[in-house]
Amino acid sequence: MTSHFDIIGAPFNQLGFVTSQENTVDGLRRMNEISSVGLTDWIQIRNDRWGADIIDQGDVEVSDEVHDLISKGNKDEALRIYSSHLKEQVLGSYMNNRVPIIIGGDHSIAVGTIQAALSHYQKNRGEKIAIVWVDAHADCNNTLDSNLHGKPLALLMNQYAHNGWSVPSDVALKPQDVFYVGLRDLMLCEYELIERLNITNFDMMCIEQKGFNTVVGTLMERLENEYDGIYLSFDYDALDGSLFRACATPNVGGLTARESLYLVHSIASSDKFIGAEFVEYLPERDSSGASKELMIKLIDAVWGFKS
Ligand SMILES: [Mn+2]
Repeated sequence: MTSHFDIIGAPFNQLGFVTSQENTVDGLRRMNEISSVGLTDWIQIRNDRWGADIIDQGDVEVSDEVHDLISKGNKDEALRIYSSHLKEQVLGSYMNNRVPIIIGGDHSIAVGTIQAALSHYQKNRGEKIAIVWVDAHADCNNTLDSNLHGKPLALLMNQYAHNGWSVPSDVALKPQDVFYVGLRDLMLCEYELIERLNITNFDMMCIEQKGFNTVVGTLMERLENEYDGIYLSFDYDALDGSLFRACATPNVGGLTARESLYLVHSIASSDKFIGAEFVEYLPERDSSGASKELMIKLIDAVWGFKS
């Protein structure tokens, strides 16, 4: 198992009606009055005391060109360009045999990160890569009026033909390689797309019926048996919104802190783990600090507690 990690910040925030002006990644990095530890301090502790090799590579900044496109309302093009910058940075980690952990930003950054993973492993090496998408929402809205963070999976799977969007087939995400965990709030078009494409969906109803441990066991068995690599895409709003409200779209009835830590730890402990992203956390909505502590703990579950 590799233990070399890159932290990559992706502060691209176009959350529908909520557009953060703050650097969301720096909110996690910094120690402040609501939290006794920041991600930067915690990385230092893991490196110094546990012999970990974690490097904070800084942020992939939103360029003036991208800002300009957003202000002109050309958001699809803005995302296309930002994603190409982010993809290059993530590919750099893969070239150096390091495991990228990307911190958003909104969930649309997955267009860049997952394209990098598919380019490096699926296209160049012919490997089979699974994407575990942990979220309250399906993020595959394929209608023209969808928000950027509501459609990254539609974009990645070539299910969004508007504005000339298409992905070359060798780096396209195959619907059968997507594994949803925690869904509970779908649009009708998303429900129909999941049915039509037959995407594996461990939604909250399934989790309640079968129990979380059984679902994680089933998920991990399939991933270990059928795939060469596993990438985790974790949206903060997968957590129960009645407790964890530090995002644009809190949604009640979701995962507990313990369940989410167990899930992240289970996936990251696999020898097939190739990277993760943690998205949609909004520091300015985190008045208690509990959300920040959990976010840092979730990220730490990737490199910590190794058996
Ligand atoms: Mn999402």
